[in-house]
Amino acid sequence: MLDKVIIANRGEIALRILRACRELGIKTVAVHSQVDRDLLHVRLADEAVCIGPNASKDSYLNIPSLISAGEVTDAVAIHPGYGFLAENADFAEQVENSGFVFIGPRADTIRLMGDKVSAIEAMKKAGVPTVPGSDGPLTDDNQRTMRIAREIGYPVIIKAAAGGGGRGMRVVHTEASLISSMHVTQNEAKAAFGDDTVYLEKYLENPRHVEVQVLADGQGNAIHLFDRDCSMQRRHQKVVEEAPAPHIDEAARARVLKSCVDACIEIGYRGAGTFEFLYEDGGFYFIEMNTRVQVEHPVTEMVTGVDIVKEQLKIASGHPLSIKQEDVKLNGHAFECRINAEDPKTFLPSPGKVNYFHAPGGLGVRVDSHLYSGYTVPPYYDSLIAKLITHGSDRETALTRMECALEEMVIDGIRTNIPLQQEICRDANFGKGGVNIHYLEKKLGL
Ligand code: MV4
Repeated sequence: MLDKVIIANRGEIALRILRACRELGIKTVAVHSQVDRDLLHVRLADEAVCIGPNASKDSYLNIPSLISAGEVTDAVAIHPGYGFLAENADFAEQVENSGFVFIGPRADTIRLMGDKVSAIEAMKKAGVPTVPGSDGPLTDDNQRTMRIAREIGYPVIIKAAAGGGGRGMRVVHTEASLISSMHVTQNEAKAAFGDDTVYLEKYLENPRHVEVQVLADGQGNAIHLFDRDCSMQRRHQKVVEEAPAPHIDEAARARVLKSCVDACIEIGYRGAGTFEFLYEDGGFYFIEMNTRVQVEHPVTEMVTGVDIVKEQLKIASGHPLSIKQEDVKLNGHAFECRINAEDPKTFLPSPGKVNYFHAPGGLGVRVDSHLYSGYTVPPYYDSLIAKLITHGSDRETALTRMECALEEMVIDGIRTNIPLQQEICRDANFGKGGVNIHYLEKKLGL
């Protein structure tokens, strides 16, 4: 097993990684910005190193600082968590070139998935269902671009190859605006990513966002941990997630799950990963792959009993996967509500001192949070302060538990989106299950 791990992140996920390390007997090094010295995981870690000033670019994104912290503490591996450098192929490469284990896929896999055109190509080749599209980048042959769009049928969507997560895309409804929309997307992509490569897909108008969790050891073994529905989102920020995705065609599900496992083996995937799909009219369409542990991984843990972060650490230690596909059984249903330090109406960040924190509890209730009474939420980072996760033998039980747990939770001193989460949990359509990606924004009147 790895001897000592640098936790290159902050907040709830840093604490989540620390707990997994503890269970496996792995020593921990917390690295933190100046303002973050009082984070819960910093206090709990075996060692702590201040890696720089508060701005992310000076601390959590500062590659030389992180690698130096690894060197001075004799750590053997670096866990990037999510966000920050988690999907930065150059970081993964530098970590490995400096003699540390990067807890994640190989750098070339991260690079392959970072370029959405090469990701789609690799997945299509491996038999994963994709969105009808341009099969590669658009060229400066406008006649060709117009022919492709006409064959696919409008509306289409133009996306930046270097984009993802909702950045750098544009929906096109008619041929008259196709080429100008392509140019605008190219210019935006060039400015944002330094790469103006764009591609085209059929625009699916009312899909759900369903994703598949996988684990692979890079030694020829891979399994899936079923699926999650993350359709309840606002401006590409997920708000509520659940596992498994409700009301999915079982034949389509079985096929897509198998295709993800096959693809992991085909590309030699290592670590935890997520295949993102759009789901519409009973069909799955691959859009992107995430090469990190995700915020919403706990809902999958609750319904499978698999500790995803511990599995990441075991895989990084060189162990072959110990879980067999036939041993992964779905047990009940789970929800996760993301609790953010933000105004529930305006969504503006609401940092500040938490005078009092009370975490809900009881059967089937899990709280992943770094909050404690007296903690000050700094203004410099993401506003996620807690993840409230509930599990039950069926969807209704898990949802009722969520409503009760939200009612019980107390975060005093700052504004949070708990009222919004309560409203979502009481929503009749959410109660039925299977709302699409536009549902929340429409409900909020955006
Ligand atoms: C799409 C789409 C419809 N059709 N692609 C947005 C985030 C990025 N991961 C891909 N996204 C979308 N791609 C096709 N061909 C609609 C979206 C989309 C979306 C997807 C998942 C979750 C939320 C979303 C919100 C708006 C648009």
